[in-house]
Amino acid sequence: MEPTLDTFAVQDMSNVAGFAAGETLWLTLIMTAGAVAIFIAVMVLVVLAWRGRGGGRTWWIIGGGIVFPVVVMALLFVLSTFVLRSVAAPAAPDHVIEVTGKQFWWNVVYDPEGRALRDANEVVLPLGEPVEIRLKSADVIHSFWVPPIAGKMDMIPGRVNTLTVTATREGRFRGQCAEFCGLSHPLMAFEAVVLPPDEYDAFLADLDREAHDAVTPQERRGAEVFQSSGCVACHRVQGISDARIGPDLTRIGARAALGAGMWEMNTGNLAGWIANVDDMKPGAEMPSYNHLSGPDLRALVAWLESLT
Ligand code: HEC
Ligand SMILES: [Cu+2]
Repeated sequence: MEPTLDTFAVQDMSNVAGFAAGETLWLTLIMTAGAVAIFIAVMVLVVLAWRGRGGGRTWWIIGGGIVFPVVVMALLFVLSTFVLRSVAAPAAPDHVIEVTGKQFWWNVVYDPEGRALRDANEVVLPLGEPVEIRLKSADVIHSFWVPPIAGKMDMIPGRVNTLTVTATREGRFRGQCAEFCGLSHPLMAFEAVVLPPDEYDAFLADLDREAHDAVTPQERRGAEVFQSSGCVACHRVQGISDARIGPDLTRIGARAALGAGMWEMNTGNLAGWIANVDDMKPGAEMPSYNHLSGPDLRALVAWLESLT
């Protein structure tokens, strides 16, 4: 089976949606233009030299070999220092989000020192407001990277690295683990979702409550299967279970992706995930439940989909 998630397969750093990404792109373009101009100039000089023209060699050596590089390097140094400063300045962030990398998914906690609202595999950001992202790892080194929004930053066991980002455009952007962390490293992605500030606040308020109640008889049966099949040993669903080994499932039905940015969230993929996780994501640290009966599996999936 091939991953089907192409709705946000684009992970393009020129599709700028963040302050740091914009500054970096601008610097990259200037440097590239400069490199191209210098390359062309050098080639022209080579041709002139071959043809035996050019005269005044000392001038060329002093001008082209010393003065020109010193001026260019100094300019680039000043430019990049300004860009680095503006990108790094932790402009008193309005929000804090803690993201912990685990093989092969992302644990997300909003306002870790206050309300500590838990979620997973999706990072929601308020438009135009600086957010301090505290990056941690639970096992090996990972790297947090949303190319349209900001540069990458490593997640190192036993350390907290901070990355301050300001999203400048609404939308959904793909993030990816950017440090080899095991065989399923390329399958460790996520979505960054940029919302207007009022919708962001509403999103947080919504996270701050128990999972939706099961309504239909099928959903109620699904909730029972979830508790009797051992899912509760690894997964948290607010109001039902508090395990932290796997991703929080309190709003699993509202996520666009399944399996850390790997699959489109739909009934078939969700059922396939539970019954055959080994096929859906090799290396996932979750057992396959291929022994569940058809009706139990359908009920479980219906209940998970109702958790929005
Ligand atoms: C031994 C611990 C463990 C058990 C038991 C377990 N899971 Fe998981 N589950 C995980 C881990 C770890 C992941 C993340 C895998 C990854 O993406 O690398 C996961 C991922 C998932 C996901 C995808 C989450 C997302 O954000 O995309 C779903 C849905 C899920 N599990 C449902 C279940 C259900 C339903 C059961 C019970 C039938 C169950 N799990 C039992 C550990 C477990
Ligand atoms: Cu990783």
